[in-house]
Amino acid sequence: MKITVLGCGALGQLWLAALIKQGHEVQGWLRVPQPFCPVNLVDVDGSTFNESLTANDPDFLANSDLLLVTLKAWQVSGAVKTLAATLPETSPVLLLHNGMGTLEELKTLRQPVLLGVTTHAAKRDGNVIIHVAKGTTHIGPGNAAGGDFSRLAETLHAALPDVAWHDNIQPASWKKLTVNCVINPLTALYNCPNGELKHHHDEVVSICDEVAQVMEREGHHTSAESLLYYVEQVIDSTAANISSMLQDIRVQRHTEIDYITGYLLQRARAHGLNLPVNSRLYELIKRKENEYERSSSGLPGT
Ligand code: KPL
Repeated sequence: MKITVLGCGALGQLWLAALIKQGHEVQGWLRVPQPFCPVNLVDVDGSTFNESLTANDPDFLANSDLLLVTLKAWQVSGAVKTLAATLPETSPVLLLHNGMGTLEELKTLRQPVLLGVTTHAAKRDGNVIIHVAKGTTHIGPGNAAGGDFSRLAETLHAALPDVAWHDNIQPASWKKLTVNCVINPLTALYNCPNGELKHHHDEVVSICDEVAQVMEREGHHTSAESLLYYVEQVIDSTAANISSMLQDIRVQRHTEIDYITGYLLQRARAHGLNLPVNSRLYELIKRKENEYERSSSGLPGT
């Protein structure tokens, strides 16, 4: 296949290396255009991949069979809308990011949109990307447009296993949203690795409880207990991780809070639900983010 990977951060480079090794033709697409995209990866088994790949070639994009998007949630809709003018109408756009809500922002897109959630862990260490832990990528249809893409899961599985196709991706997306609603804001506030959240059990329970209320109103069969069980497993298995939100806060980057807790609160409002614990967390993270964004824009603080 001919594949353009939009976003060449840790996850983007992981996919670029995996796809090229599997014999696919790939290019990277950087938001700040560059002719080449360096891919420097150390895989879980210690093997390395170092290559400079084609980047930002519009002719390649015009012939791509897939646009794989690994940007942060808040970067997605603007960048995808720009590239969609060149991408063939029948080529799917696969979104792989934390949080939800980008599908609504892309509802006028001509191309079929697929949603994905992944548990692969990769992190940047200087100029090198380290594939920290293998995981599973769940993908499924995001909008109604165009055909059956279940075969795509097999192609992607051959490159970077495991990949599973779901005719209904919503339950997997909500489970991941729950994990991110708990781990990301709490670790950002307590400035701690994921594993430390074992000491904030009551807050973890309350967040799961509120997410379960929204999921039930959205028509998903779930319970606060099953969400809590899953979240606690992720806290354990990623105990040493620094969550992406804490990383963003530490380097004063815009966070994905609007697409994580913000999305949850938006759905809660639509159902007339009040979520005090998540609302407070949302406000606290926005306050932190505003502090540094205001000072970098030169605006006076409040
Ligand atoms: O997705 C993550 C993130 O950090 O964004 C988790 C699963 C919480 C792992 O750190």
